[in-house]
Amino acid sequence: MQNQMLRPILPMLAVALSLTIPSVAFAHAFLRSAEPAVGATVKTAPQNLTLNFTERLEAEFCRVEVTDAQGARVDQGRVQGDPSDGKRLIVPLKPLKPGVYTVIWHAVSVDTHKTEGRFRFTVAQ
Ligand SMILES: [Cu+2]
Repeated sequence: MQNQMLRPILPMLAVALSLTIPSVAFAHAFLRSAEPAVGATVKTAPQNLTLNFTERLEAEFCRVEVTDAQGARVDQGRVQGDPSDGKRLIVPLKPLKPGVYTVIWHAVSVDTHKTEGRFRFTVAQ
């Protein structure tokens, strides 16, 4: 008797489980905002690049490259996690001249999923 009562519940459980899987898979770290902002033109050369993500990160496994228009690296030192915000990376920069800069980021979220992306910002004359 108990088995017969359980039977209708099992398909419902399967549906419920399948619905939860996409939400887990989507818990990747995507770029929420940046400073300088994606595509922005700034008047003052920033000393750091700040990247804000949608999920908490394993900062020691994240990599960020910042290059000038000639392809030379302008990031310096290690990418730093923000102790007060697990979703934030801070990238120290060399002194930037006016020009277009490309940021390529590789993020690893706390669920070990990897994401990556790139964008540009400009330091005005
Ligand atoms: Cu994920």
